[in-house]
Amino acid sequence: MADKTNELKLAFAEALSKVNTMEELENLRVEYTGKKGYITGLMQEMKNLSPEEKKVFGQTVNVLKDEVNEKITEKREELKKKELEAELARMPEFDISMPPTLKRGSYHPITLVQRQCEEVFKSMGFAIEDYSEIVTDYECFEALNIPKDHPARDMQDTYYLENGQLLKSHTSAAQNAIYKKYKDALINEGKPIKAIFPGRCFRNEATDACHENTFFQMEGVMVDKNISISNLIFFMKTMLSEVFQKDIKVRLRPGFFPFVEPGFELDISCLICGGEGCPSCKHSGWLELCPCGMIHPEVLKAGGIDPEEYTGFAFGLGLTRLAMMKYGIKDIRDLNSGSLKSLSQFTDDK
Ligand code: FA5
Repeated sequence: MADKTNELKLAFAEALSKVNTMEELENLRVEYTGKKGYITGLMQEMKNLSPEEKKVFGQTVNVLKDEVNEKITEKREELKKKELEAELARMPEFDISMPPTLKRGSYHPITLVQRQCEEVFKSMGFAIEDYSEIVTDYECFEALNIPKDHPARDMQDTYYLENGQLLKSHTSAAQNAIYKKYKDALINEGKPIKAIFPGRCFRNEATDACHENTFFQMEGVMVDKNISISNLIFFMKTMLSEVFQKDIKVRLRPGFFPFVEPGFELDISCLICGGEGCPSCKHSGWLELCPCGMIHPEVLKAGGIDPEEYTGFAFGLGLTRLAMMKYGIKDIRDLNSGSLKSLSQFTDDK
């Protein structure tokens, strides 16, 4: 029996020396120490021995078992180390000259203010929609009650593409698609349409401290039975007090937009100069922030909604100007400057 133990020990050592992978090692472990393994087999053979022989042989087999387990553990560590070394060899070299405290990235102030607005409207049951930057003439104008050659088209100097499409000059361009998307749920299930859709807009404009040729707006619409101007004012006020976390002076004055009737201009007292007048507000003390109004019956009709039965409001919040006011940025052009030094200071470093 002692010879058998020795033979097994030698055979194990030889087999172990040929193991190169974790899988091979596991197979070897099962072959020797598993339930049907050689060592367990030796134990079973003990039943034919005398009690004295059993004692001696039992101890020898236990020593062998311990040795085998120990060697397997050592081999496992060795293989793990080799795997790690191979993995490191495959990785690109580290640049050890890199500073250990690289600054983390930050969100653009417009992204921050957009997310705040989205949270506020989400909490009031509004869906958040995304819409393309290239739209059709129908979406941007005709569906909004602005037919071809209508003078209202001059209010926005639009970039046209060669194929007749255009760069969205306002987020209102998504209104028609939103009405069409949600109208069935409104008509058949009585679910009001409540959606906001932030987006980048483009206009061929001379730039100054409060005008950019590329800026962000956030459109919002609500359509249901019996929606009135009071609903519109409630949502506007809630949004502004949540975003600014303080009382903000606003004024509502009549405004003309062919897609609303009546229409309003909602201005905010300039937070850069405290209403005294400065270049950021064109020295008026007020900044045009969020035109709005009751959706024109023709616009509802174009969206497949019966204006006799449903009414709604729409607003077009100037997100870029909101970011200026919220973060005290005096010149709108800084927001498109790409200057990390100035734009990275607004992300909370949590
Ligand atoms: C519109 O674009 C309408 N579509 C808004 C609207 C929607 C009215 C729904 C009624 C109902 P306006 O051109 O005024 O309106 O632009 C809306 C807001 O976008 C402005 O108050 C301003 O805050 C912002 N804005 C407009 N042009 C610029 C610009 N060149 N640079 C920065 N912000 C701008």
